[in-house]
Amino acid sequence: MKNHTRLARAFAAITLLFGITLTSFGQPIPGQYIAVFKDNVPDPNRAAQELEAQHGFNVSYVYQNSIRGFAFAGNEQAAQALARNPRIAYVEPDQLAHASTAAIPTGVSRIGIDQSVINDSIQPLMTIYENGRQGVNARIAVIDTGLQRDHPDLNVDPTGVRPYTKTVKGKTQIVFDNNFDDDNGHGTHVGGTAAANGAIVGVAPGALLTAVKVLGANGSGSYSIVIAGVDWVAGQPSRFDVANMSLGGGFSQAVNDSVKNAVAKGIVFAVAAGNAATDVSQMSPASEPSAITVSAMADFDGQPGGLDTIDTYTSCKNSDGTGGTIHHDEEVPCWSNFGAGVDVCAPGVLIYSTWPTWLISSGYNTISGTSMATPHVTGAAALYIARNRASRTESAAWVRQVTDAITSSGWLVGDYGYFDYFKGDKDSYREPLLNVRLLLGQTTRPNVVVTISSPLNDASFPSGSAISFTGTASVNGEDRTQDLVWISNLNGVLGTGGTISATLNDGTHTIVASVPDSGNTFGGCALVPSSVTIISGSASPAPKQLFIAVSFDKPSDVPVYYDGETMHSFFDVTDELGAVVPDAWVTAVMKTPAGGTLTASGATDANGRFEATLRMNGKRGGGYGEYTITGSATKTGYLRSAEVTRKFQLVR
Ligand SMILES: [Ca+2]
Ligand SMILES: [Ca+2]
Ligand SMILES: [Ca+2]
Repeated sequence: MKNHTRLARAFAAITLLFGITLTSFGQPIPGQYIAVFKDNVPDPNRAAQELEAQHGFNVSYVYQNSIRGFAFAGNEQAAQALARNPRIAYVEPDQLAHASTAAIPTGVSRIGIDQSVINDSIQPLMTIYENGRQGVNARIAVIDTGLQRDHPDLNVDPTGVRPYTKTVKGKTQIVFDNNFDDDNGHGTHVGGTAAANGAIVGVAPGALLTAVKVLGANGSGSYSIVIAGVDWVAGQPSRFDVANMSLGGGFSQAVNDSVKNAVAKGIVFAVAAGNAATDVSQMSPASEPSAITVSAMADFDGQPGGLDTIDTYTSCKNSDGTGGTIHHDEEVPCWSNFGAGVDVCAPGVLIYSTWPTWLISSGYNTISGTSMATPHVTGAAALYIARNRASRTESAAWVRQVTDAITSSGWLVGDYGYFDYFKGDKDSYREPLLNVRLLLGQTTRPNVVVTISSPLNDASFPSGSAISFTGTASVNGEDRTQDLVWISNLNGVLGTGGTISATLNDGTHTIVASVPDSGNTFGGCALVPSSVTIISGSASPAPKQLFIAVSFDKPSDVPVYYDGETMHSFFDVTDELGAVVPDAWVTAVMKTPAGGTLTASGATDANGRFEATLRMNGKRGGGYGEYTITGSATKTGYLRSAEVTRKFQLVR
């Protein structure tokens, strides 16, 4: 019975290894396997050695305590043969392991990363580094205050550097050493947002971080040192994919040029816009066009959509600690720099990330700044590069490609637009909001069509009247009319559905109809809206619009008349609701083939129609060929109609 059970287990194991694809649940590492001995095998070490010689694979580790077996590298045939060996209970493929309990900080979540994005889009970008750590296959230079090299969440390259000034024989020189430990915390925080892979996950979990420590314990340094750090990175374009510069100061051509030249070698530079509430054109490296310049927004819940009830963050206080600005979810903070030089926005308020354990024993801290927004973009660039590494070239064109991918996949402008945009932009340049979910192709922009058929734009209604709203909606071709949400900027939500009725406060309302992304398929926000402006309570009604159409007593597009016939032309005038407009004044102008002009004018009748006739005679009149007839209409209290032109022919 016991033997029978073992045998069954062995068959089950073989099925698991060779019969079932594991890709939907885990990721096998090709050529790596784990073998477990049967209970009756006495010495795992010796047995592993014997099997290694027998089957021709490489035993990499023998397990003796938790399980009794070994890990080995070999081909599938060897693994299959081993699975049939009587001493072996089962063999299974080695797999990529990841911490499924890792917390996703709000900023990482707000840019579209959830566990499914990690599993489906980010895990496949991972590699095993030489130090045994698993992480996204991209290399990031963190030009900052250094990194904690042994922070449990960070994959830190031990060969990072610190450029610093030193006096040698009376001469001050910039030299480099390996003492890049972070005695401030800023750099370790930045590194965690870009690439933590432990108790928390960054945007590109486990990507290799290299410290370029150019700022001291107080978070300050000199541009000469900063440029030395950029110079060191620029000299290794095959080593670094992305550089993060969450630092800056006043404008410096040398700083900008150093970044520009590093970019020209194919290294993406994500740089902070700065926290001076000013235009980035005053700042370096934020003003360098070839860098990706990052502004900040506040997100407190990791979700799109403004939750106005969350207002826990006050900044821009007076020097005595009083006053300040309370920031709501989804708002641009008072301190973020802005301007045409900003490429993309990312969460930068109350960001939770790694911190040197010798400064805070937990190893984590929550801080704010465009410095915290920037590494979200750095991580996004790392993901894009890991995914598209085959097309990487050491050129500015490659950096442009990465930059374009990041900006073109961002959440778009418009408070009610695609994917709710952030609020409170300080300028008219509406930079996109980083969206890694779309960048990685985990979702696509939905094709959303919303139409409002009534009321028409600029319609006005008597005070207190019930107004009917009708529209349609589709998302990727699927009818979603019943999900339409109608919102007035003055009255709030009016109702849901294809047709609703509501009574509005007096005033000029902007009515928006949109489809909620209730399944969170596209990011959780209202999808492409349509809007109209209407007036309730006609204290000063907006002028209505006249429309005019021309027709003839003959039906064809360009009717043909003969000498002696009477041409009848009809001018029909309507308003924007399609109702006929009597007593509108119509002016009709006819141009003849001979170059003459004939004019007729008059008021529309009770049916909104004005008729102009002409007895045709080509010899005595305007000649033979093409006549054009143009009409327009006016009426007091209405906007003049557009001119409309039709043609007819006169033949002998
Ligand atoms: Ca730029
Ligand atoms: Ca939010
Ligand atoms: Ca802006």
